[in-house]
Order: sequence, then C-alpha cells, then structure tokens
Amino acid sequence: MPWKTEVAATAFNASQFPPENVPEIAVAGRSNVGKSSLVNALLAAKVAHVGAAPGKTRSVNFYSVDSGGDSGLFRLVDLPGYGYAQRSKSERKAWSQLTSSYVEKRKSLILVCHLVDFRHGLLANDLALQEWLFERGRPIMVIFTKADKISKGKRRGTLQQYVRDGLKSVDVPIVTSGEERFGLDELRTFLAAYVARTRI
Ligand SMILES: Nc1nc2c(ncn2[C@@H]2O[C@H](COP(=O)(O)OP(=O)(O)O)[C@@H](O)[C@H]2O)c(=O)[nH]1
Ligand SMILES: [Mg+2]
Repeated sequence: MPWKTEVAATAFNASQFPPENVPEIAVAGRSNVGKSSLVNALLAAKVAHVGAAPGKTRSVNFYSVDSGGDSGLFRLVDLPGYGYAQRSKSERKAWSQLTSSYVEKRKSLILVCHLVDFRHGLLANDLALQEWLFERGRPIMVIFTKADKISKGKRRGTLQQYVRDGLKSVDVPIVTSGEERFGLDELRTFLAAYVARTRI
C-alpha cells in the first residue's frame, strides 16, 4: 500500500524546522548517491528534487508520512549530501552547519538511513560519517542505492562482501534501486516497523 505523504517543511535554517513532536528518519549520504530519488520512490511521489548536478540540495527537507496503522506517522528528512573527495575534517565543515546541528540536537530523530552507492561500497567519507554518527549515539541503517547497476546474480555476494568489510547498521543493509524500483517494499516495511517500536 502506498504511503500518504506531504511536504512538511523546507528548512534553510533551524527556525524553519517543524516541531519535534513526530519521530523522524533522516536520509544521509554522499551527493548524488540517490537520496532524493529514493525518497520519491518510497513515497511514490515527485516531492524531492532529483539533480543531475551533485550537491544541489542545500535545504533540509521534511516529508510527513502516514504509513498506516497505529503510530504510523513519521517524517522522512532529506539531508544535504556531503562531497566526494574530502577527508573527514574538511568534510564535516563542508557538510553544512545546519545538517550537523540537526543531527546533533534533534530530539525526534530516531534513525539515520545512510545511503551508499552499491557499486562503490563505503568510501572514506562514508566511514567518517558512520563514526561521527556513532559518537553521537545515532542509530544507523545502511541502504544501498543504484543496485540496478550491479547484475542480479552478483548482488547477494556484493552485499556480503560489504558487510564483511565492516559497516555500522542496526539491521542487514537493504539493497535498493529507485530507478528500477526494487527493495522499496522491504525498506517501507522496515521503516514502518522501526517507527512503531521506537518512542521519542
Ligand atoms: N541507475 C540509477 N540511477 C539513480 C538511482 N537513483 C538515483 N539515480 C541517479 O543519480 C543521480 C542523483 O540522484 P539524486 O536522487 O538527485 O541524488 P542525491 O544528490 O543523493 O539526492 C540522478 O541522475 C539520478 O537519476 C538508481 O536507483 N539507479
Ligand atoms: Mg538530493
């Protein structure tokens, strides 16, 4: 069943964040990894701007979602991406002040979905993000994107290799494609269950 959704806020500063009264699941990852595409695919709507040019999203975008049932209300939060080649220190600077203050202070944030390109696995700046989130006690769920770029027969082995290489994730990472629309039901089911069992 498709989720009901609407744009709750487009924030360029913290005063534009909606109240902390609804659990929030943030979507983080490198620029161009497919955050906006995945948000659109999940919500079956064209709410998030998909850019050919990386690093376009500067605002923090909040989407209200009704996944149905009791306690099914939550928000998906599309965060600005971080760059490709920087090392962790400059990386954190580049990853806007607004984003880091959101992640550090937001009381209603229950989970960060860390999107990672399935072709590349976790790069240095992904590992830096994981460490940074871990230090702040933020639960992470790894979601692989663009899995349509890896042939079907290689997907299971690729996932197992990335898990063996080491990553932080509250559950087995979900392998998705916003383009070919697979892994989405699995992800919806996971998120709805996570929301239902987490209090803010
Ligand atoms: N092949 C493929 N391309 C994708 C997928 N998701 C996104 N893209 C492409 O990757 C680019 C960046 O996507 P976008 O969602 O804007 O990434 P964001 O910067 O992380 O929000 C766009 O050109 C998308 O069309 C996917 O699942 N498969
Ligand atoms: Mg985007």
